[in-house]
Amino acid sequence: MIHPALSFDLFCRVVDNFGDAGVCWRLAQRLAALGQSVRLWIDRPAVLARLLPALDEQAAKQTLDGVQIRPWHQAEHTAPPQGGVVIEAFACNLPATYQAAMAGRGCLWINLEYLSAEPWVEGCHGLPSPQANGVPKFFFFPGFTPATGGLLREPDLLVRHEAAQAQDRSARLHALTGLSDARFALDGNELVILLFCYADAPLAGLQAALAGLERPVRLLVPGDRLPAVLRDQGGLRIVPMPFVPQARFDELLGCCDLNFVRGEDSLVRAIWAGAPLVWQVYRQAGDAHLDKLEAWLDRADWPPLAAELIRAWNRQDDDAVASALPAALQEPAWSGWRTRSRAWRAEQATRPDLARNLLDFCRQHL
Ligand code: TRH
Repeated sequence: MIHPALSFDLFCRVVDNFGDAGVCWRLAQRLAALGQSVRLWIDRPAVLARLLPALDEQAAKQTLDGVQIRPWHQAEHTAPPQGGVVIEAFACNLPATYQAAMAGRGCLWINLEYLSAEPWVEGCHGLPSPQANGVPKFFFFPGFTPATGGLLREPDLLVRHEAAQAQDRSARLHALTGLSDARFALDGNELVILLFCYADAPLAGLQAALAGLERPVRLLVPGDRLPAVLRDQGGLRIVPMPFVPQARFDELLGCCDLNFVRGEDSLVRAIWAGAPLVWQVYRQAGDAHLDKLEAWLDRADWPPLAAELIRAWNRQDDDAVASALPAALQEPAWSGWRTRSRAWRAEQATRPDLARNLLDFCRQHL
C-alpha cells in the first residue's frame, strides 16, 4: 500500500552533552530516508554542528540529508503542519505559541522518551496523554523488546559493518582519523579499545588494568582533552584522536575490539557494532541511573565477568575495574562476551527500527 508522505516537526532541546542532538538528528535523517518531510527545530545548533560539520550553525534555514534544520526560536512564529506529526523529544516543552496553534490543525503529538530497558517501559509505550488543547498526544518509548518502539538503525548498517571488517584495520583507522599510519601500525594480537566516557569514570583503574595486560593495547580516546591519568605504560599505547563526525562514528566503533560508550546514542551504535561494550549510564538524581543499568544488564544477559566489569565501571570503583577488566578479557570469558555481543545484535536486528515503528504508529493514529 502506498502512503502519502507525512510532515514531521521534530523539536530538540540540548540538555547537555551530545545525546539529545545526536538521537534527534539520527531520527530526523531516518524519517527523511523513509520519504517523509522533516523539519528539525534545535535550540543549540552549535552542538549539532560538532556531530555534523556540514551544518552552518548561523543559518536561518538549511537542508542536509533531506532534513530542514531550523533554529528553535523560529518555531515561535511558525504554523504546525496541517495534519502533521509534532515530536517533542525528551519532554523538551514546545514553544507556547506553536503549541497553542496545534489545536484544530489535525496534528498528532508524540512525546519521544529516553531509552531504557526497565520493564515498566513496555506498559507505557504508546499510551495516550490527554491534553487540555484536545490534541492527541502519545508516549513513544525506544527499547529493546518488541513491546517498545525499538532502536534506531539504518537498513544497511549491519552490511556496512560486515564489509568494513574485510578491510585492513590500520588503514581504516588512518582514513577515519587522519592520523599517521604509524600510530595504527598494529601487530596482529593487539587489542584496540575505544574510550568514550564521562569525566567521573574510574580511569585510574582502567589505566592499571590495561598497562598490566600481557597483550598490547591501543586505546583510542576521541575528544578535545586527554584525561591526565592516561599515559603510555607497559604494552598500553594511548592514541588521542579528533572527535569524528557522527556519520563516521559507526566506522570507529567497528574498528575496535571493545567499546567503552556512554549515554544513549553511542550505546545503541555500539550494540550494532556487535563487539563487546562497556556502557557508562548517564547519571540521574537519586541514583535512578543504577536501576536503569541493572535493567539493561538483565536484558543484555552478559556473561558474569563482563557484567561485573560494567557494574564496577558505573560505581566509579578503580580497584574493582583494575581486577574485573583483565578477568573479562581472559579466555574463555572474552570469547563468551564476544559471542553474546554478536547474538544480542542479531536478536535486536530482527525487529523493525524505531523510525519505522514510529512512522507506522503515526499512520495508525492520525
Ligand atoms: O553525549 P552523551 O553523554 O549524551 C547524553 C545521553 O544521551 C543522555 O541519555 C542524555 O540524557 C544526556 O546526553 C543529556 O552520549 P550519547 O548519547 O552517546 O551521545 C554522543 C553522541 O556523540 C553520539 O551521537 C555519538 C557522537 N560521537 C561522534 O559523532 N563522534 C565521536 O567521535 C564520538 C566519541 C561521539
